[in-house]
Amino acid sequence: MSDPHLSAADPTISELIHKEEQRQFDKVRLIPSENYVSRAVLEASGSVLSNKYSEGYAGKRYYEGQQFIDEVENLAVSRVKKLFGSDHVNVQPYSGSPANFAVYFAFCKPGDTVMGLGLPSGGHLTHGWPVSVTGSYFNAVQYGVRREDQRIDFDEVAKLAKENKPKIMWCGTTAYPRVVDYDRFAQIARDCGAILIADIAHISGLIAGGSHPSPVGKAEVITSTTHKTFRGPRGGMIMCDEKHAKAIDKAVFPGLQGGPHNSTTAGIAVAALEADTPAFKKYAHAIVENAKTFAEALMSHGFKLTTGGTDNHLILCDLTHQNVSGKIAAQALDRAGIECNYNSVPFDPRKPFDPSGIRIGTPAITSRGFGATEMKAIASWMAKVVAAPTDATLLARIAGEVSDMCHKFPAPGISLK
Ligand code: DSN
Repeated sequence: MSDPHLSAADPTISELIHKEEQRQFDKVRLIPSENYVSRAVLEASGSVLSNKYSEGYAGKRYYEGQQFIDEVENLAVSRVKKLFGSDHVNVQPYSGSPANFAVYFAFCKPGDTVMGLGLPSGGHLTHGWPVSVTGSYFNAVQYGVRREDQRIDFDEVAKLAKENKPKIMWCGTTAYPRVVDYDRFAQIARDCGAILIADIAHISGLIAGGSHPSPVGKAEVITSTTHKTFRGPRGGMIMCDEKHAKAIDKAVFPGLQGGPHNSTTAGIAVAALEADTPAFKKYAHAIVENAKTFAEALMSHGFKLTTGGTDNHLILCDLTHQNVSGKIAAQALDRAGIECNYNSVPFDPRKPFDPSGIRIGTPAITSRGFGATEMKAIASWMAKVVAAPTDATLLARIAGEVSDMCHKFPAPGISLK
């Protein structure tokens, strides 16, 4: 049987992949949930392991032929365990949302009370926001941030927890630029009898690399994606205390999913190996250092940042007073070669599809080796774009300058020069 390479078998898809590769190389990629994975992770994730069905867990599968798959999954599990120091790890969730759904299935019945940070305050849809299944099948109580400093309002968290006695309490964020205080959450959860779940999707790489405190030993269950700061393939994982291991495993399979995506499991194993190195620790600290420099530079150009800065990989710019919506700004920035996403800010007067903020982050650009000089240059370009988002000549000129800068830095997994 003929078995041509993609470029011959499907030149259209091949060309689109090539164009996307070029785009990722030429642009400053600031979406805080994205990254560049290594060539090794790419190779593992696009391997023949995709050909295999493996419902069940290592040693207890429903299909034969698992001699090598079991080893791959055991390696992924043991590497993640070692990296985070957790009792039990499940690497089968297809991504972050399925990982979170598995947690609900493990501990809650429809109608039970759950608590999480509201989406407009920087939480995730799956932490009980009304449009998510988690907000419609459960009695979801949402806490928020304080209006004056946009930080998590622990007085409100404690009050709501006492009044509502949730079964599970989420602490975790997707648009919150500050350290999450796991000790305070753990105390509140203990006081109201809730199981504390930390969703560390955005910051798992920072935790693995030691640049953000770890929730292990404080949250009984921890969920994460594997493709953000962790720099692995698109996937999910759940860590938990031993007492919850059975419930979590049963909820993932057979509760929620069928066969695990074995190529992804291999990619997670490779990413965990890469994360267990001094180079990755340096990377995790550089992400935060870059974000702080970037935040200072943006503020020096007049940008208002929610909470007034950042402790992690993420910056949320509030454009409310800059006469431009987040969507217009993000679209203009994209034309200028700077990719970010528009995002609601706390207490946003605008609608989520055309909100007042833009969300940016440093994981991807730090993977390319950008440092303080580049952070300052990007902040300066951003100020010019946001001040004149319809100036096509300006946007084209900046896109050229951005591309020139990007070409000085290699991108992991990308062969272009
Ligand atoms: N979509 C992810 C993010 O960008 O933060 C969260 O699911």
